[in-house]
Amino acid sequence: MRCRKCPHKAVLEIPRHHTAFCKRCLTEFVCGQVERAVKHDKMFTKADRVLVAVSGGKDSLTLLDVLHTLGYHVAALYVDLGIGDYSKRSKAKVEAFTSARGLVLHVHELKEDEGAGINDLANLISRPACSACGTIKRHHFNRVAVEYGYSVLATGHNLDDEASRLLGNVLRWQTEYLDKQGPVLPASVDGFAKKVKPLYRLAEREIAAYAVVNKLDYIVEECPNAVGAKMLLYKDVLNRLEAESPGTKQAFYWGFLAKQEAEGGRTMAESDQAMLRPCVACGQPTTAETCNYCKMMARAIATKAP
Ligand code: Q46
Ligand code: ZN
Repeated sequence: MRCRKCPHKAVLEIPRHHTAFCKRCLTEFVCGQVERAVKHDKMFTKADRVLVAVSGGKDSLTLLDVLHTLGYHVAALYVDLGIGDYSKRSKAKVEAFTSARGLVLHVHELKEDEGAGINDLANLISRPACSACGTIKRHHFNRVAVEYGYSVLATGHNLDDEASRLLGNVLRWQTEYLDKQGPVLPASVDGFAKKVKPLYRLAEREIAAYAVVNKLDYIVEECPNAVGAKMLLYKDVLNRLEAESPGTKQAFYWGFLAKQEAEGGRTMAESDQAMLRPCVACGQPTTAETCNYCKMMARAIATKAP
């Protein structure tokens, strides 16, 4: 199979675009899709300082690599969840990656600052690890971005992540979450960083191929807590649909975004926005008196107390 743009051998076929690319053209394609998302969705400019949340996996390290290559002003944030060897290995990948590129790396250690790793914390408050993890990561992503003066926080969510999350929300008619499913969540109030997902135009396999051909040293294994997650089932279902009918994933998620834009680009229910106020404990914006993170930590401390 030949590359559709040059005479070289193709390394990846992309049926949804009726094309195939060699190593160099694949890299150009991935960088082009990221640049297009950043510009079309007005995510940020070269004047912004962008904080990229990294896990050590292929998506977040690809995002950091591409934005750095394109000349954006990026730094990284790693939240160490304290999951045994997995966290040690992923942190080492992130440290090596950022130091090889001379990038600033912020690290938040759960064991040091929250007093326990994610699994112990989740047990203490009887919540599934991933739900506690989501609350903790959202809190620290926003906190570090605001504290260190980054105008934007970027995450490595790709087309597969967003389409499977949309499928999950639609299957349960959780319409209250749809407002937050766009690739840009503006900084609606003070103390709230703008959040963006510049990889939303790229499928997971395209990002994996970029990471391999560009020899990015990422952690291949998934977080052990991801095993059995519903999102993996939704991803699998969408992949089967995609294999039968290329373009389904893109049509599903991009179609949703187009409809949302046609309705005036809703990003957060106005009623929610009007109710945001600083949390009495940590000062981060919340719709209640105390934010979910502080409620969770208070419960963990109360449970641990003799
Ligand atoms: S990191 Fe956290 Fe994921 Fe691990 S504990 Fe669950 S939510 S699976 S993105
Ligand atoms: Zn709080």
